[in-house]
Amino acid sequence: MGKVVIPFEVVKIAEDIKAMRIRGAGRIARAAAQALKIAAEKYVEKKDLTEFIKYIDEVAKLLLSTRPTAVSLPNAVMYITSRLKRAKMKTIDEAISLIVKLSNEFIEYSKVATEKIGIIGSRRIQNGDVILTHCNSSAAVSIIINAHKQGKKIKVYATETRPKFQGYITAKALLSEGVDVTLIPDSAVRYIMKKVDKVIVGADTVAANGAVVNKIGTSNIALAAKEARVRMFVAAETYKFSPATVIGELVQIEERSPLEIVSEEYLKEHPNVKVRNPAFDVTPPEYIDAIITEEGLIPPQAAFLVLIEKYGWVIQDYFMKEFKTVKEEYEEWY
Ligand code: RUB
Repeated sequence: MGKVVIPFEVVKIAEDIKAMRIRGAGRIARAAAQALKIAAEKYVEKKDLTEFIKYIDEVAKLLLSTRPTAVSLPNAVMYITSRLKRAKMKTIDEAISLIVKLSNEFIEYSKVATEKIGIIGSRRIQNGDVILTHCNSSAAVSIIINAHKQGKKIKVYATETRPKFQGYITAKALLSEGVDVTLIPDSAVRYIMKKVDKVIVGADTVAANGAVVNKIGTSNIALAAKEARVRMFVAAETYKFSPATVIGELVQIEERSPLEIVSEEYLKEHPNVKVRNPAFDVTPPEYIDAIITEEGLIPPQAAFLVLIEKYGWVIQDYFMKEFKTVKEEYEEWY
């Protein structure tokens, strides 16, 4: 195979995901589906189908290398590439049309799922509720806005979410709908929790045991909520459930640049200082009251059942090739 040339627009999407100009698990997944579609449409060689499949594999690899934690990304890529491989296409044109169709299908599914979560989740919000949310989750924001539109009087505490301040995005989105929002520093969560009725956060990955991986600080919030007997809800579309965790794979927690925490000057002045910047953490299932999916509300302990229903075929493939790790599987696929 000659050198694979990936279109500029696709490389740009990958760079935007990496630099967090496109961020949030749902948006990342839709951007990846969109990138595969652009890659297919921009393929010019049109000679050899095997070469085309290899080209799509390279695009998939590039997308998967951007951020490691949100499983929505590999799930979106797999939604397209695995069906493409199983479809046994005869011509490149057929393969391109299939990718375009699957990409549109995934993007539409994702948007509708977030809307459904908004409706289902809003039923859990009562008039007068004080809600605390962390980071910026479109699924969590959708719930809050739906409840507000139903005329429920609610008050929201949004954490700033250091170091990248996604809380500002949440506050802006809620304010534009007329929701009463108060920004608080992340460190004020336990202090404020006495005044909170419900915590609602999003998810980057839900593991088979119901543990939720979300923005760093989520597990501290869960601890404070449990202590204060405040209910903790997680809003997560089913493509945020990780099939690899069924066979015991661990979710990789992204560590980002120290420069998101301190300046270059500071590092020069203090060459021996060590800085860590983990972007996500894991909240155990015992700290979560319910996960709100587009199919309904489930206890975290039912995550395994969602995975079997939605990803049974992928999981079966893992078991069939039991001597390969899921990582090797992914690498082989992509
Ligand atoms: C975003 C984050 C969000 C989830 C869910 O982290 O942790 O809570 O991705 O978001 P980052 P959504 O800003 O580092 O991407 O509900 O929009 O998918």
